Amino acid sequence: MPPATATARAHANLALVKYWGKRDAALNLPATGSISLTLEPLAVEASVSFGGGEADRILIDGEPAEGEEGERVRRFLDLLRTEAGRRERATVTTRGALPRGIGLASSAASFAALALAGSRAAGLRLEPPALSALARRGSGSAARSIFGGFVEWHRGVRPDGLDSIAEPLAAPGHWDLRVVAAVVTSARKAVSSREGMQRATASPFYPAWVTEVEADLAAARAAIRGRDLEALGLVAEHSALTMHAVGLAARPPLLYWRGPTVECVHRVWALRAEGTPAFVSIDAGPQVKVLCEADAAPRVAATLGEVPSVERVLVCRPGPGAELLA
Ligand code: 2P0
Repeated sequence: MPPATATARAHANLALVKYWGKRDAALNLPATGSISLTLEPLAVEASVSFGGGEADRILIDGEPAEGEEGERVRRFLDLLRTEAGRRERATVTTRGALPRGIGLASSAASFAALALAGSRAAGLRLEPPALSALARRGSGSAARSIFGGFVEWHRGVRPDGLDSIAEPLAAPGHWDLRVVAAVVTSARKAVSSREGMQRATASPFYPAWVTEVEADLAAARAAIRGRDLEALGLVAEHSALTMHAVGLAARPPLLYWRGPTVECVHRVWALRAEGTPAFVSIDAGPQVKVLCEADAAPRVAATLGEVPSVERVLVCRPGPGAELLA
């Protein structure tokens, strides 16, 4: 008998070359490839068990899941049931070390952990590429969190998305970088990344974004291979700022930044002007993430911590891929 219960842990990731827009919304197929770094300690643990009960029970951080958040997990369970040929309802619990819905990639960690735990609990034994494709169906960026360290998620060309999977570029130990994250506000964002991407795709600047990404991907791959922080940082900063520029030009406009977001960016640029290599990235939220060498992390953290209204500063390091715990 296949196990009916499984527990897995996966980590969030920071996109160094961003995923922003889809070629197929139903299958979560991206319009472009992307490259990320999986982050310790931003982990989510998920337990899934099939059998018993008349309806799916979903608890997220101890609370019954509501609204769209619960629906996304329910749709993912339906997908698992279809793949595994099972009909039983499931009990799902997820617990994260990070706040949700604020732009710290909690959905990437959650759906990567759910893909691993859910597939095992359903009796499927998927290899990492198939797990990545499954996690992608829950949340695009989750495809990357199946793997540790530096990861590339391929756009793929197939309409069925079977070639749109992530693969590791370099293990966590390849390069001991730090990502210092400044939490500017832990209020939930008003526009989800899913909706934000839709808006951005209709921006007049969107075609320019798509054209730029190939060169950014090539530059990021080379910089990771050569452990060239200046090259990687400049690409990552460019990718993030261009992603937000696309949103600004959309109708209605999209702006995830708050005042302290802008202040953090200027402080990081000032640090750089003083000789500390540090580069900003911003996702679908107001938080600022800064890429730097390990020995610069305390200075970067102190600088961000001084910005008025920054709530907390987290120092992250390269993290592992999704792991089965039980
Ligand atoms: C990324 N983001 O590459 C980009 C950059 C946010 C900004 O992937 O609709 O939760 O589930 O595929 O993966 C966040 O979007 O979106 C994201 P869906 P997802 O990390």
